Amino acid sequence: MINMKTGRIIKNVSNQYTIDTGTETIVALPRGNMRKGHIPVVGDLVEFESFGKTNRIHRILPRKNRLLRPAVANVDQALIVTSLYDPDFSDHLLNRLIFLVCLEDVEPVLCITKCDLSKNKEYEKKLAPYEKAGYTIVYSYPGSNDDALKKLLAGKISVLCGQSGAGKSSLLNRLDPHFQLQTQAISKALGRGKHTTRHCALYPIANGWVVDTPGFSSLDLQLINTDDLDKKIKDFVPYIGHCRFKDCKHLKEPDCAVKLAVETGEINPTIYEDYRQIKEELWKIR
Ligand SMILES: Nc1nc2c(ncn2[C@@H]2O[C@H](COP(=O)(O)OP(=O)(O)O)[C@@H](O)[C@H]2O)c(=O)[nH]1
Ligand SMILES: [Mg+2]
Ligand SMILES: [Zn+2]
Repeated sequence: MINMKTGRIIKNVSNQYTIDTGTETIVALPRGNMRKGHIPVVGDLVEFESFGKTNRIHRILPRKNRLLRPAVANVDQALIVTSLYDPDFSDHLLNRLIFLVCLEDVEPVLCITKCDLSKNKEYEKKLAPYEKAGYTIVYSYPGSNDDALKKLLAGKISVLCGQSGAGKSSLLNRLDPHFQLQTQAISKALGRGKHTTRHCALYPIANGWVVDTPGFSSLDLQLINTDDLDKKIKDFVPYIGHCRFKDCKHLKEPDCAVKLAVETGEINPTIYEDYRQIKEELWKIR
C-alpha cells in the first residue's frame, strides 16, 4: 500500500536525502523520473511515499527561494556575522553582504560579535544607521545573553555568512555545544574535500535549523543580476517610486529621491556609496 507523507529535507549526501517529518527521520531517494534542474535540495519540503523499507521522494512543494551556494531552499534569514575587531569592522563588507542576501530574497540579520573586546560602546554609533533603517541587530560574545538570537532562530531556516574569523563557529557552539562535534564527525566521515562540495545539512539549533556551511561571498556580487538591487535595499525602499524618472538608477539622474535622502542624512551614506560603487564596477565589466 502506498503511503504519502510530507517532510523537510535536512541532509543530502550523494543523492541520499534525510527527511524530517516532525515525528520521525527517514532516508529517501528521489523518484527515478524527477526532471533534471528540479532535483530536491536541503531545505525543500517534499512529499514522499513509503513502500515497506523504501522511501521515494515524489514531489517538491513550491519553494520560497533557492540558494546556489550552499544549495539550500526555503532560507528564511541570513545571519551576517560581523566582528568589531580581528577582523576589524568593515561597513563596506557588511553592506555588500547585505546586498547579496537581499538580492536572494533572504532577510538579513546583523549579528555583531566580539563586543567583549570593546572598551566602550563606541560601536553602537557605527550600527546606528543600520538600526534606523530597520535592520535586526543582535550582539553576541562569550557570556552574552543570546535569548533574542535564539528567538530569531526558532522555527526558521538560517544560513550564516561573514568573514573567516568573524566568530561563526564560536557563535553556533555557544548556542549549542554539540554543534562542533556534529560538524567534525561529518567532515571526518566524508573526508575534507567532499565536505564543501557534496554534503549539505541543516542542524537543529534553538528550535530552528541552521545550514552547516557558510553562504554568500562578497565576490558573488559580480555574478548575480543586480537590476532590482535598489528595490531590495531596506534603506532605499521608502524612496523608491518618488524619483522623477520611473526607471531611475539613482546615479546621475536629476530629481532623485534616493540621492536627496542621502544628502539630507536620511539614508545611510555608506550604503549608498557601496550601491553606487557596485553599479559602476558592473558597468565596467559588462
Ligand atoms: N573575544 C572574543 N573572541 C571571539 C568571539 N567570537 C569568536 N572569537 C574568537 O575568534 C576566532 C575566530 O572565531 P571562529 O568562530 O572560528 O570564526 P569563524 O571563522 O567565523 O567560524 C577564535 O579564536 C574565537 O575564539 C567573541 O565574541 N569574542
Ligand atoms: Mg568557522
Ligand atoms: Zn532615483
